[in-house]
Amino acid sequence: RILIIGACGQIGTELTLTLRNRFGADKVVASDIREGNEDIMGEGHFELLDATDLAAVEDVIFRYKVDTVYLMAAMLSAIAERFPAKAWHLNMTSLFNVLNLAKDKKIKKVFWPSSIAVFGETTPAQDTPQLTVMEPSTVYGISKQTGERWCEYYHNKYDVDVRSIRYPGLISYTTEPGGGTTDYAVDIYHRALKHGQYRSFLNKGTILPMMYMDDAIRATIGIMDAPKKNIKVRSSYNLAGVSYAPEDVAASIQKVIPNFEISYEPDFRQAIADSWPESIDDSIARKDWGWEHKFDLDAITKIMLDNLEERYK
Ligand code: VAH
Repeated sequence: RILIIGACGQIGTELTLTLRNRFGADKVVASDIREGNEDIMGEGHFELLDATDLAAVEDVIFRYKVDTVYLMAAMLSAIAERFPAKAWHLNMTSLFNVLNLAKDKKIKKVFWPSSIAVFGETTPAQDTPQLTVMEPSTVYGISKQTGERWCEYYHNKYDVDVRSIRYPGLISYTTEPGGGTTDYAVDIYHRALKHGQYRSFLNKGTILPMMYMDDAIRATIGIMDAPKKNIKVRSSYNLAGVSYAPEDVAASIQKVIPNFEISYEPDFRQAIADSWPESIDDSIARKDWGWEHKFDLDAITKIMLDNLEERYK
């Protein structure tokens, strides 16, 4: 069976639903520190699980005969700056728990999400290469960079089959974003429908790499489906979708809601965003396992507004 740890988060929710559809509900076990939405809790296996508790993780793996783990639990960039020690503990202990279970051959395959947050101010900001200077300045980015080093170490030293993707900011309408710096790119659609205006916590001109959730889920399953020999990068693969700034999203929304207005009130998250690249070179992922993105900004805007307008009628 497949176990998703962090199944109620922004990625975990859609990943769980996609995996249940693909393999059948009985083959997928969703788990999280708290219960999820009705989609997650409605059908299939669910376990309350603290990802930092090795014995608890091992017990779920044993009881459900799990051989593949998607470890999606983490504290994201904005919240992690407020609780550094807790973020480090959650992000790293959960990873060691799963890597050690794989090292002990109790599970066969691991997916672990990294992020463009591993890059810092000294990283080339345009078309950031797969291999480049990485001096992250956030707790979250440091934990993701360290996690990548450990994934590569466990693969090289213990032949652990762990695979990883550096996600850009992700946009979806099914779950609230979970305390990240790119959350503005989701909130803006909710506010556009509810209030016809949005006060952005990131400034005009703050270009960031983004991706629609369906692209991210397809990439996640794509890298896990790829033959082991094709996965040549065992730290984490760059992945790119579309890069844009808050004013680009506003312009895209105004094509549908003409009198939508945006204003700018940068907060502490501006410094986090300024330390990240503007665009990512994902040619290695395209070469190694056939990745290509599908959704551009106007397509994302259409999907978001079409699927959210019900909620704000
Ligand atoms: C965050 N959404 O903002 C996450 C992601 C690249 C951004 O890692 O922290």
